[in-house]
Amino acid sequence: MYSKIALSIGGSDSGGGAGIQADLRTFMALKVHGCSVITCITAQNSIEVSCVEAVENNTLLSQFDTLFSDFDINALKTGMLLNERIINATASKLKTYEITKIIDPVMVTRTGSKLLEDSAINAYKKLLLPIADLVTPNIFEANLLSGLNIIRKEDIENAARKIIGLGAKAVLIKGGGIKDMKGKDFFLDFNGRKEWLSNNFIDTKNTHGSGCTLSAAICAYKGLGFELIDSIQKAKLFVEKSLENSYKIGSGPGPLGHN
Ligand code: PXL
Repeated sequence: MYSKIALSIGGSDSGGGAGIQADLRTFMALKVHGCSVITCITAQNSIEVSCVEAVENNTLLSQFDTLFSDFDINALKTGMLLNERIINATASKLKTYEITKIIDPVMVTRTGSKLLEDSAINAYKKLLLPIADLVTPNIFEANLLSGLNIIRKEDIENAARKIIGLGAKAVLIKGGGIKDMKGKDFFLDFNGRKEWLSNNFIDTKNTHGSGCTLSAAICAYKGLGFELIDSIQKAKLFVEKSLENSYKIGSGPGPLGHN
């Protein structure tokens, strides 16, 4: 039943709504075996991230080596990478694996907590975008990666071109951060294929981990053998359903219901 394996590389969310925990829930819901490389540990609930600790290089690299020496991993995704050292170490491993790599350039939470040091943005551009099969920034992350200030729909298309110019094979910019663009994402690949993808907008405050869930679902569907664009469309539908099933567990935004 579980014949395919997906890998999530990212941070632990003690609240269970985002990060590694959201990714593993997504993999399980989509019937893909999920592995993880934990880059850092966060202490968080629905309102704050109170503490972050990075994993040492040796522990980080051993997780990669131990997994890849035994398992045939079909696709991987990255999430929270925290700092330049973790990006360097992760990129040095990723460039040796010939499998689909989805880079979710996680930088801040919706509640404004920083998940990436400022000095690490250049490392993303230099080391991870050139080996990405797909990058999935939100508007804020697309601004930082492209150097543009996205305000309108046309700006999103221009930012996507810049990100492809940095070496990514494809990019999906999530429009959710702009008024009137909720549920609308822009896809562009290095062959010039471009597409606006829309879903029903689910009006809920319980959106914690929706970005992680989207990139993990794309990774799972790629691992199952679907084409990239089909994986994205299916993943968007999965996020839509999971938002419909989202729930509240603390006083802030709750997690998605992955089923
Ligand atoms: O949603 C991005 C994200 C990724 N990884 C971890 C997180 C979050 C958001 O809160 O906590 C660990």
